[in-house]
Amino acid sequence: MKNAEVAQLLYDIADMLEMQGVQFKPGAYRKAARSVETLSSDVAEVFGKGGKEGREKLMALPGVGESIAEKIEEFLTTGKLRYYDGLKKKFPKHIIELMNVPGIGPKRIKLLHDKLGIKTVAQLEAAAEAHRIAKLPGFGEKSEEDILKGIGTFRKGQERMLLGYALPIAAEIEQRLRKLKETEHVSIAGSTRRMKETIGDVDILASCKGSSAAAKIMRFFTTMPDVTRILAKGETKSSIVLKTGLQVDLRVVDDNSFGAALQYFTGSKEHNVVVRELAIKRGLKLNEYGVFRKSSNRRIAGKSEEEVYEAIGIRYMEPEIRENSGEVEAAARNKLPKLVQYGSVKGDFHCHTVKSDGSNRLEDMVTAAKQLGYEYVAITDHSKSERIAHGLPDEEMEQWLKQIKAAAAKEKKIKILAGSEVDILPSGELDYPDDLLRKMDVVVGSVHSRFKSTKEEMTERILAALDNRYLDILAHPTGRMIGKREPYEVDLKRIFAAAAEKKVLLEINAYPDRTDLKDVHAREAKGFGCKFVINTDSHNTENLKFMDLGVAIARRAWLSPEDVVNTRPLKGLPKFFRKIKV
Ligand code: DGT
Ligand code: CA
Ligand code: CA
Ligand code: ZN
Repeated sequence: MKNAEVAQLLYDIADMLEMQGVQFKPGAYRKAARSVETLSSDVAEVFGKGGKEGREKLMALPGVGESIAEKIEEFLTTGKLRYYDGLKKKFPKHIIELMNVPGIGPKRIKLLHDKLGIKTVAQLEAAAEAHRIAKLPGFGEKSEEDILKGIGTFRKGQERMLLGYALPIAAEIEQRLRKLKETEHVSIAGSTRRMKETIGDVDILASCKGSSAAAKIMRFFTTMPDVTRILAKGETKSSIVLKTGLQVDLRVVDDNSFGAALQYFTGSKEHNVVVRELAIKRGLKLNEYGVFRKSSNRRIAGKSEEEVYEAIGIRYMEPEIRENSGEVEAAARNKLPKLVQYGSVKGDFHCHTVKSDGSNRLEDMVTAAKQLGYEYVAITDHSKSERIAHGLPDEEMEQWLKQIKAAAAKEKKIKILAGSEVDILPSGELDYPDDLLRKMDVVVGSVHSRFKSTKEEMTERILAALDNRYLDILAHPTGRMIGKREPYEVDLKRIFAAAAEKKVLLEINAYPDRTDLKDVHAREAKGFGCKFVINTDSHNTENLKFMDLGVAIARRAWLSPEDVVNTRPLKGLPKFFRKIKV
C-alpha cells in the first residue's frame, strides 16, 4: 500500500511551496494528498502497469491533475521524485517535520529558525519550555502555551494511526496470509478488529497445522515487500514495521486453539480480565489455548470464539463492544443490544462538491452514491462565512439549491436532497437567513470558527443554534481533528439534552480524522434520547466509502438501527426532517 507514502510526499511539497510563498499550488497539492491518503484502494494498483493508461487512471483521482499525476508516476516507477528532492535541498533538513505541528505556519517556522536556530520538534519544545519564544516579536506567553499544546497533539497523532488508514493495510496483509496454503484461519485481531478510532499496532492471528507450516508463514510475513524492520521473529510471534511506520504483530497458533487465541488477542485487555474472572467463578480456566475445567484440566472449548463464550455461559459479543463497559454483564443477562449493521446505511446527509471545497461535481457525487446502492443523498456545500472553503453567498446558494432541485427532478434512481452545511456563527445564529434555510431539504449546522471560546460561550452558541427551527443536524459536535486539533470546550450534556428536546439529529462524522461524535459520547447522547445520522462529510466520490467507519463508531456506542436515522428507507425520513417530502 503506497497511499500514505505518496500522500506524505505531496503534503511535504505543499508545505515547502507555501514556505516559498507560492500561491494556489500548495492548496492543489494538499487536495491531491488528501485524495490519495483517503483512497480505499492502493494507489500503486490504480496506476497498474503504468504508461499512458496508468497516468490517465491517476488523473481520474479526485484533485489529481496532469502535473501531479506525472509526479506520482515518477515516484511509483522509480521510487524517487526529483522535484521533491530539489525543493528539499532549499530548506534546512528538519523544517518539514516542524510543519506537522498544528498551529504553527511557515512564516513562524522561518522566524524561529532565523532567530533561535530551531530545526526540530524537540528544539521547539525546549525553547517553549525555557520561555525563549515569548520574547520574540509577534510571540507571547500564550504562543508558547499553544506551541506546547500543538506538540502534544502532534505526538499523540504520531503514536497511533487512524483506523481509516490502518484498516486497508491490515486487510491487505490478512488477504495475503489467507492465500498461503499453510494457513487454516486468518483474522485481524486487537484494536483494529474492535474498530477503535486509532490503533497502536495491528495484530493479526493465523492458525495452521504443524510447526513447519508455522515457520513458512513467519518467513512469508517477515519478507513482505513493505517491511522495513523486523522487530522480532519467532515460531509463534513476529513483529515487523512497515515503511509507513506502522507496526504489525503476527501470532500463529494451532488450529484447535484459533477461537481461544482470537478471543484473547482481540481484547480489550480490560474485557479479557472480566471474562477470565467470570470463568474462574464458574470453575473454569480461560487462556489463549482454550477453556478448561479447573477440576480435571480437561479442555472444553477453543476452536471458535462463539464456542469459547458459550462454554463460559455468556452470549457471543461483537468485537466493537469488548471494552469492559458493561458488555459482559449484559451478555450474562442476555441483554446485549442489537447493533447497527455494516452496509445497512441507505444514504448520506453531508457531502460537498466543487461548488464549495469538494473535488467532484454534483453529477459525480450522485453517481457514486447510486453505486453504493443508496436511496438518498444530500448535497451540502459550505455557507458564506467559510471563505477558505469557498462558501456560497446567499444569492449563489439560492441558485445552487435550484440547480440541485432541477437535477433531483430528473433523477429517478436516487433522491437528491438540496441542503447546505451552514456555519453556526459565534452569536449562535446560522449563516443564512430563515428565508433561505426554508428552501433547503436538509440543514446541517457546524462550528468552524473561534474554537478557543470558553466552555460557556461555546455551549451557549450551540444551544442557540439548536433553537433554530430550521436546523436538522448538528455536524461534528466536538470539532476535533485527531492529530491536528483538540475538541473545543463545550458542555456536551446540555447539548445532548437540548438536541433530544428540539429533535435535532446528532452527526456521527465518519471522516477518519474526525470520528465525531466519538463512541463514548454517542453512547452518552443515546442515554439522553438523542437520534443520530452517520455522515461521511465527503469532499470527493471516494470519501463516500468511509460510511462503515462511522457505522463502527455507532456499534462501539451500542447504537441500534432505530437510533441511526439513515438506516431507514427514504419513506422513513419525513418523521425526522420537517422539509423532506417523499
Ligand atoms: P493498541 O494496539 O494499543 O491499539 O491496542 P490493542 O488492544 O490492539 O492492544 P495490544 O496490541 O497491546 O494487544 C492486543 C491484544 O492482546 C489486546 O487487545 C488483548 C491482548 N493482550 C495483550 N496483552 C495482554 C495482557 O497483558 N493481558 C490480557 N488479558 N490480554 C492482553
Ligand atoms: Ca494492537
Ligand atoms: Ca500488538
Ligand atoms: Zn462538511
